[in-house]
Amino acid sequence: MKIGVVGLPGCGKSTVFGALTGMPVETGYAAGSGKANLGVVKVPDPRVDALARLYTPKKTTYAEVTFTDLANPGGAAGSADRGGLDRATLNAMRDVDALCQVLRGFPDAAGAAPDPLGEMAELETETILADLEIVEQRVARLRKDRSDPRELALQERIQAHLESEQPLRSMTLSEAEEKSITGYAFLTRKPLLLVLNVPEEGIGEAAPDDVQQAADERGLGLVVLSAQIEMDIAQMEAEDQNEFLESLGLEEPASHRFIRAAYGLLDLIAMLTAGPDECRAWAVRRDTPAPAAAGKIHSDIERGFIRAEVIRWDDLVAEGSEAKCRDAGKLRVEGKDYVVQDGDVVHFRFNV
Ligand SMILES: Nc1nc2c(ncn2[C@@H]2O[C@H](COP(=O)(O)OP(=O)(O)O)[C@@H](O)[C@H]2O)c(=O)[nH]1
Ligand SMILES: [Mg+2]
Repeated sequence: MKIGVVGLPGCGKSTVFGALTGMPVETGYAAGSGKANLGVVKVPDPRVDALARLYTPKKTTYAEVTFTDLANPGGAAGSADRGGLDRATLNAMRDVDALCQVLRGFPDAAGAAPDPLGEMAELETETILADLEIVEQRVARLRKDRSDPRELALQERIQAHLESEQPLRSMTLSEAEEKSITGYAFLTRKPLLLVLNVPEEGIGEAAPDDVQQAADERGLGLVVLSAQIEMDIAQMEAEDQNEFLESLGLEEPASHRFIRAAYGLLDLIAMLTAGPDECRAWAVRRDTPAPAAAGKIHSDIERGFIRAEVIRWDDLVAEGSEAKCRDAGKLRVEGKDYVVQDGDVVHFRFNV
């Protein structure tokens, strides 16, 4: 899964990126202009840990999330020169599975008060305009060559929706329509997670009502964190980390909360595989049938799918082995219509 971190210059994108990845980053308005940071985070999963204790496998592999800290648009943008998504940033945004907009919740270096709702509206407008540009070109082309009246009707509906200043997230599309537009990678159709970046004093507090309400109305996820301090924590040794979190009254680093929110937003669940070679978590969309889930591992397994042998992870840990689960009736044999559930340990049988 790839998540692009976006937002106005100075809102704290690079700092949030540092907090999520634990990687050292340059912060400040001018820092990293024109260059994006890329980082990979392992998704913490106690179920994988429990399976690894059982099998002591050669390899333990967690699901991964890739973060891109999308550079501020060209040049050294200062607070007087806000906004304006350039081409490169727009293209990078099209390339991710989900967007995370950072909203500045602290007074900036010049003392300007935070305006999270304004920032939210600004990015919304800019991404609506970017999508509109694409759909206008497509509509013009479809009108000219008259090749596909159904596609034209759909694109015109999309255009009307955007012209009414609504992101495409709020548009109802059939499964077939949804599929037919994936190639356009519309920015306002991508899942969006908001991060309100608050000052240290606001740590552990809920979001202000107006911000929470704006997120709820749009059906967006919202995570409140204090990026500066979370970045410092993320770069500490594990031991110091826990002590420091405790002293702040926090149960876990912000990256864990963020990843859970992102999983929820993208409707992802963990499918597990376990054995002496490897214990591993795979991120799959909820409601994925067994063969498609098998395809995450290898396309050959999807193609030659025969059946899935499924054990709940906690049954496997409690019984201690696959054989014991079989004897205890805790191993189920499932066919191609089975929908993989969060926490299923799956063993696929397939033809080669
Ligand atoms: N007080 C405070 N300052 C922050 C916080 N997060 C970022 N900053 C500062 O705000 C400035 C811009 O942050 P940066 O991450 O570079 O923003 P970007 O332009 O969106 O990448 C830097 O000087 C940061 O140190 C925060 O949580 N609290
Ligand atoms: Mg930056």
